[in-house]
Amino acid sequence: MASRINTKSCVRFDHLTRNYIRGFVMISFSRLAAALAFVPVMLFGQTAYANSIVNGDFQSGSLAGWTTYTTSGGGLTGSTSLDPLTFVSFDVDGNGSSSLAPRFRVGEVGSYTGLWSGGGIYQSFATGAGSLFLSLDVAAYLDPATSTTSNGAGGLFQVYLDGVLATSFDAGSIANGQIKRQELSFSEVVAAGTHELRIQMTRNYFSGWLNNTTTGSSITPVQFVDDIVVNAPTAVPEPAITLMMFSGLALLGLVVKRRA
Ligand SMILES: [Ca+2]
Repeated sequence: MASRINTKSCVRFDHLTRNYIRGFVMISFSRLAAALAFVPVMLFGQTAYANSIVNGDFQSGSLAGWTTYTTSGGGLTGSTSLDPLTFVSFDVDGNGSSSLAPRFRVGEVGSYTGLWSGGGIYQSFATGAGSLFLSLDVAAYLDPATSTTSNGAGGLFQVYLDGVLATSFDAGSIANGQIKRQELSFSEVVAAGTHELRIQMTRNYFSGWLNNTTTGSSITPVQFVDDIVVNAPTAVPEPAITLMMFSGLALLGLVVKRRA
């Protein structure tokens, strides 16, 4: 008798235990599936950033990656024989150490209209959606080796993102031997895609004749740019794909939970 009761109890206990274990496994699995559903969020919710600019430090000693342009009536150099666009070691940011940077000599060429003229460089780059941060160093210098007098204007530096003025620095009047430096930066929320960074430098005839033809007669300052960095979000998976992964895993979790 006691043996039969014990057998029934054992069978009943065994049945309950099996159900309990199965239920526990199912619930655990549904919890695991629910947890996995957050994996895409963890993977793609964190935006990755990288410098999107090629040859922004000009250590290549060239304008590789950049395209030059001139404004109407403007130039990037003076007389090409005296003032070629060249790369020199210069302390653009004023931290005490010099590195290669392009040396421009911008201004109005020939027309003498008084319009601020010159040119600049631009580069296109691709980003993901999000906030980008740009920084660069600029400097204007009136070299006593090529100048005997102070000058009206060191140059106006203007930074454009997708054709819209983002930040600028007007060096103002510059004395012989003087260096005027500025670090420029800005941040902007951008859509995923291709964007254009443009750095323009201008002066006018009345702040110094650009087209000097005799050594020593130049009274025009030179302009430097260096350490151009665009820290931008890298391209990320399409939101639709992320949403599909999220939905699929969430659905899996729901199905498992209902079975349990
Ligand atoms: Ca450099």
